[in-house]
Amino acid sequence: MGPSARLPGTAARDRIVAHIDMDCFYAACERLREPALRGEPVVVGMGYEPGTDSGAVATASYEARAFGVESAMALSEALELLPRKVDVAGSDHPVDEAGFYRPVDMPFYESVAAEARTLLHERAGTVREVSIDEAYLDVTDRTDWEAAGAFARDLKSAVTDEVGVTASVGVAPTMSAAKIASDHDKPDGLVVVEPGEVADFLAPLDVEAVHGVGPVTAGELRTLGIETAGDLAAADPSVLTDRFGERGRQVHRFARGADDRDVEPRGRPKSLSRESAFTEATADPDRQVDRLRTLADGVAERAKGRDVLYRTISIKVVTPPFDVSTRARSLPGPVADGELVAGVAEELFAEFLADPVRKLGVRVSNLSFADGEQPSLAQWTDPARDEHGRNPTDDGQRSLTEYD
Ligand code: TTP
Ligand code: MG
Repeated sequence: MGPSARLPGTAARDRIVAHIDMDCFYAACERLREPALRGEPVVVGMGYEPGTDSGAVATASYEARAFGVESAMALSEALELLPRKVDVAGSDHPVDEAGFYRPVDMPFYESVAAEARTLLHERAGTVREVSIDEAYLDVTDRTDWEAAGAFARDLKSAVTDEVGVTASVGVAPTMSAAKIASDHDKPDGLVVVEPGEVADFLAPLDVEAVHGVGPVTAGELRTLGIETAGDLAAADPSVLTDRFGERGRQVHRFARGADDRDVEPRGRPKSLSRESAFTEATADPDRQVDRLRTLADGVAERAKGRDVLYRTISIKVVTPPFDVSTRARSLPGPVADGELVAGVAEELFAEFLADPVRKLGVRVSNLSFADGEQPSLAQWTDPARDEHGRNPTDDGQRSLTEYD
């Protein structure tokens, strides 16, 4: 059905939305500059130093995932599932049961992502970048439903030829269905869900696939006998609103394929953050500080890759059962200094040290961008700040609500 051929009674805004997500992105970038890694199990570690077992898995190639390695896993655990190539040379391990481990290199990944972004903007009028390797495109004015499959195939080839990594693409009349479609046949996937097919496409999927349904909500829905998106679509909306409020109504709509959000371009980020949960709450100060430093390094690297300076550093600490505390400190002027992020994070964490901790997060905010206006000198001589450059009103007791 072409965009002009609208059935009577269907929404006036007949959109064609594409969602694109690169496959095992950091690992794909590593393969780009090291072709010997192609077809091999590759693990990219955040906070990983070659030869050690420190850090956590940022991503793993699909060959490494076959060994059970996955994002956010401790690197030491990944090494148990998939030994390092170099460790097994000359040992009894067959060499094909070992993998390559590489540390995160954000500036390089950002440069690859920037190439991909340029290409996406050439091929779609409206692009909403969601993360380093993921975006929504409104391609309503570039194709129609008959040609949508060919359009998406072409987009994928362009990414492979011009950027050198593979991507999965989903095309659908709504953002939420497009996202689910791009994830449906990963890696190198291409799934088109035409208008009128959305409800049937969603119905057999696990309820957790529905936008807005996280693991906790999914668990509660299952206790109500709602296992699939189809069950959710068929559920009595008043039962859902009684139990989940307005959100119940929303996930019910999403499960039925109703999603009237427009693809809107994103402004600049207000902050950059990373967080990570321990498998079990830990009171071990070494593990806590180690994780905090890994997160701080990750955030600083991300900022460096984006040419961003920051002025506020904050941490988030989740203690059992689910108590969330945040602490922040502002510096006298914008900086890009990973060691400083780690140092400040550690100082802010001192009051929690050796408490049982479930989850940690590090954030930088008050960002300035290299291409934007420079910070004024006044910020350096702000009388509201003491000689250490600390803002007495920002004494670490204030809680930041915009943490995600
Ligand atoms: P994802 O798109 O979630 O993962 P991916 O591209 O590696 O794999 P997939 O084929 O399933 O899309 O995230 C993009 C990048 O973000 C990923 O390559 C590494 C980074 N990342 C982390 O650093 N930590 C994480 O926990 C996750 C999920 C991703
Ligand atoms: Mg991806």
